Amino acid sequence: MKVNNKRTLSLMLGLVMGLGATASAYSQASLEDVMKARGLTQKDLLAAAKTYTPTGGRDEYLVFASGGQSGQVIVYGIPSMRILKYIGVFTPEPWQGYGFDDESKEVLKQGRIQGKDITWGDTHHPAFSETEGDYNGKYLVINDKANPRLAVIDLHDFETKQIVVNPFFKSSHGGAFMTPNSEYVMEAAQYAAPFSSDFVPLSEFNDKYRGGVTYWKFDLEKGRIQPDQSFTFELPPYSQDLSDAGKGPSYGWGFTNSFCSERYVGGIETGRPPFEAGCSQKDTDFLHITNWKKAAELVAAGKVSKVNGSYMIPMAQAIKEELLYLVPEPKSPHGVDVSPDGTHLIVSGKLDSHTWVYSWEKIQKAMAAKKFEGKDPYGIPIIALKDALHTQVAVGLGPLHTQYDSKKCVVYTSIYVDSMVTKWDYCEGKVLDQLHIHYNIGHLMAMEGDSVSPDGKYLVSLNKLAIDRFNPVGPLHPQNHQLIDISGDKMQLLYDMPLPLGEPHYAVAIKADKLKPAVRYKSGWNSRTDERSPYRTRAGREKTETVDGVTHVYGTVIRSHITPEIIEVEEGDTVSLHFTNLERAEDEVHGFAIYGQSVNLSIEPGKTASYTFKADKAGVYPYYCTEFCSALHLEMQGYLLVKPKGYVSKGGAVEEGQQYTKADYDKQVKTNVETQAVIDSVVGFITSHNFKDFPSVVALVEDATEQLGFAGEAKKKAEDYAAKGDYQNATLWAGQWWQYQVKTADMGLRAKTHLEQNGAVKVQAK
Ligand code: K7E
Ligand code: CUA
Repeated sequence: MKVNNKRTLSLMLGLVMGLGATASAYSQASLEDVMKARGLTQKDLLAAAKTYTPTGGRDEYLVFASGGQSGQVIVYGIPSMRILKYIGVFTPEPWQGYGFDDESKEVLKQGRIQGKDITWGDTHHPAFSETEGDYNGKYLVINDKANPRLAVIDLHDFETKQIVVNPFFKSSHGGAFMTPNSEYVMEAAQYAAPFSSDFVPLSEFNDKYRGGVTYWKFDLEKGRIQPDQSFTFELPPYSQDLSDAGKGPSYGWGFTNSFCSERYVGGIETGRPPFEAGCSQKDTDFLHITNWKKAAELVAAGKVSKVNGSYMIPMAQAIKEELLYLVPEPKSPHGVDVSPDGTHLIVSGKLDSHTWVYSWEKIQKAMAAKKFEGKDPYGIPIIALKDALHTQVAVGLGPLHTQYDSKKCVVYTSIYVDSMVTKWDYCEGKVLDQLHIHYNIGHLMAMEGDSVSPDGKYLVSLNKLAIDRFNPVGPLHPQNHQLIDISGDKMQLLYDMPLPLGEPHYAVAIKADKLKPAVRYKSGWNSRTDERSPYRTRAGREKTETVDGVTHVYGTVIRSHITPEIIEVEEGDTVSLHFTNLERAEDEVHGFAIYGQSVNLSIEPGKTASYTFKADKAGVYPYYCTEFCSALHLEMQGYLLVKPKGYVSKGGAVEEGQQYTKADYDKQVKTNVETQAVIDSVVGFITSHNFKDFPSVVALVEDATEQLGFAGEAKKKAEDYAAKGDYQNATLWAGQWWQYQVKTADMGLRAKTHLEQNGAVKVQAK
């Protein structure tokens, strides 16, 4: 330990004297040499220059991508394509403690299906909360296709706060899509099924199986879905697919695709033709148009009944109230995308090489004139194609999804079969450019592309296959997100990003400066409910208390100790540990893990996290902090002692490993005095510069000052013991005093380096 002390100190002195700031040894090779050696072209270099982000640089946009089968959300930057975070949503994620601490277990519990824990999700479509059709940077909602659920992520801390389960569906794909003021989140069913959880034979498919679209009420103030104010349209058992909410002139309406409007049920094992054959017979499927605004008024007026405890609008009522219409759409469609101005809709059929552009004005006229070509088997009026269509454009084989550019009339459509992106003009109905991608693009995504004011600039192609794009890593390949520059007339492919997590379905990108994430929580915060935790513990108030047979440990964590360090319980006790992180410093997270328990807590500054378990076996259980939080991180440890029932202590204090003398004490004090000189010199440097112009330095200085305060407290204890001649405790407290000094110096040096590297200037000493 003493050796360690010296080394750390000399390192610090070195830094203070500028020895650590060695000149970077740049490679002498010229750009041409590197290009030649790596076989790079001018075009490659241009692409690199457009994406390369030097150390410390930030991205212009942040992408929130579906993590597919991982049940998570992936956050990365554009143009750098650097991954910043995986957010645990439907799946436990230990780094974030998600699904391991009591607080987040409560969130996952909300997602139980018929009482069963579901510990994964098939995330497809993320959507930002909106204000007047623009992303407001507050919340993100994403669906789970496998189990019809939606999750709400708060962008203040990038944590999942809520999961809701659809009361009717057995799968859901057409979500999440936000209405322009976040009034509702659309979630459409996918595979038709009975609305009840009962068994219903397939012979009753047409009568008892149903599709639907749920409008989940969203409270933008609270950032939570309100199930009791949400409602669902009962729809025919066509496989509803993607949705989009109207805006501008189409505000108040929602649009939902469907495939397999043949209502075909397979049965390949009994010799029946498979689903794929029966579901692709007709030349057209149906676009469903629903009026959520009027429906919400009916709900408010008490005219909608509840089924399964939730508002449900039966088809007959929707038809009677003129809330529901159908329009033919191209065979086996996938995406439906409303134009930013809300005047047009673009639908692509996977089995048609055209995209179909619909005019909302025409559709509205047909509705007003009650001009229909007929009704479907459920009595829903069908608007004739010719009364809705603006134009059809041949864009390539297997068109799927469309994104809108910032330039008027310009759109990009993903072409699955031909593996390309087609840029085209939907006003004029002509193709402008095509770009091959690798391989089999699904969705594509432009910057703020779902808003009323798309930014254009970049497009990401979310590909279904990677095949040969990366070094082989076994039969399961990474996914491929390809970045495309769309700022010019010609699209330019810039970057391939492998993502080893799950199928990329959809993603949304927001201007990074719209996000204002927190650095720390308010002290003692339950981050999942966003309320002060009842287990909040302040420094010096740590305690153990048994309530209703549960032993509650109110603990704290701060560099570099866990309080308490010894926890004693009896075999069979239920133990509930609560730790509050007392840090205020940015990025000073502590973890908590314990032998023989499946737990890792992530306790960010200010957070209170809990872990409740049964200590069912007597024994010794070491615990420790799982984040390398400081030089003394390894010492951030403790013991849970589970005593056998009826255990009687034989007495005796904790054994001392090492005995200390006055000489040891004096030596430690000498070290501390030297360290204080280092601190003083750093403080002198900082205060003689304009450090107040650097917010991150101000935060570091605050943290350093706090640590120095703790050092003062420890110093006092050491001196008191020394005065009494107790050199054992005096030396140990002097060591603790030094630990706080080291943390102070660590912060101070970081601040000094930042000032040096960012052009701080000397100011006149006051
Ligand atoms: Cu993969 Cu929108 Cu679910 Cu299309 S979805 S490709
Ligand atoms: Cu806290 Cu390591």
